[in-house]
Amino acid sequence: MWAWQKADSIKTEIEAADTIFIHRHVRPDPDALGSQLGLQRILKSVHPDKKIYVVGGMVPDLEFLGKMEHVEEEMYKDALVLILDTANQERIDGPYALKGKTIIKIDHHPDEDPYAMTQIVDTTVSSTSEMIVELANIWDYPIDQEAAFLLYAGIVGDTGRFQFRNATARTFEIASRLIDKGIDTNKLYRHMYKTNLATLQLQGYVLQHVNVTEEGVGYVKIDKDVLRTFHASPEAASQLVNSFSGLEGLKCWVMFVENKEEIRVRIRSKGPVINEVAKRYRGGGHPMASGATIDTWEEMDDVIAALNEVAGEFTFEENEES
Ligand SMILES: [Mn+2]
Repeated sequence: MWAWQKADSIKTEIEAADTIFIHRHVRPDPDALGSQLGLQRILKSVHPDKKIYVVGGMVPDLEFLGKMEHVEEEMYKDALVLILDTANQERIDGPYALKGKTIIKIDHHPDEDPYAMTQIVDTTVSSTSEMIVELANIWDYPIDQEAAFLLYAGIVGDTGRFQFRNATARTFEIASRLIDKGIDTNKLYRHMYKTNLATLQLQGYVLQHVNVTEEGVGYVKIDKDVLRTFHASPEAASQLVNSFSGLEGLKCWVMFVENKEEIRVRIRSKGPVINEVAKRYRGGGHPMASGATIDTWEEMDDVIAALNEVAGEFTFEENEES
């Protein structure tokens, strides 16, 4: 079944609705916010008469992308709800998202929870922001400079500045067209890749405390004491997961960050498939980038052992190294 076959019926739903809510996942990243705010901008310019709201919590570092709106449950009656970049119900930000009359999911994560009535899920696309550009093209809705800035931010975020293997030829084509709108990439990178002193010093700690197993699994443990020492939030710490990815011999790596009563686990890989491991520990995600949650530090050893197993079975192709 062609993943995009619902594109036209989604356009019909949009054109029929008076009120549209756009949601995305909790603890938003640039792709979640870029696709959400970018789509709002596109829809508002084509349909200035419709009420179009963006909903969810904000993270201070990404406030430069835009603002969320306050909504009430009654407003969802008869409304169309578009949920972006969110694989499963539990990850949807905003309590009333599923109260709408019509629920539509647009996402590039593996479809573990088909919670919507209509959906486009395509795991071959780099980001939900890239999907929004494709949809705007299909719908023949123009993308102005502001929308282009937001969608470009999402693509940059999810491709790690076009480094990850999800950045396809199509991704570059789309990025090129967004750049062509005259967006201020200097401004974007200045905001997206700024670091405060506390985070920089925490990064120093992370780099000093990387452990690597014989199988090529890197790991760092960040407990509450470390967070307190560096005045860092668990979110800020989790974002440092890629700070040691360049380490020679590394196949996959993981960061354990204590948060309230649980320990968040962020796993990344250059080859071994790690989302099956994440699934065993209350998590999931992409084959090369996943998250999970454990309750005790004893479980940390189990996660590392499981990653050792997948890393041990994996070898890099010779020609991939050259
Ligand atoms: Mn995404």
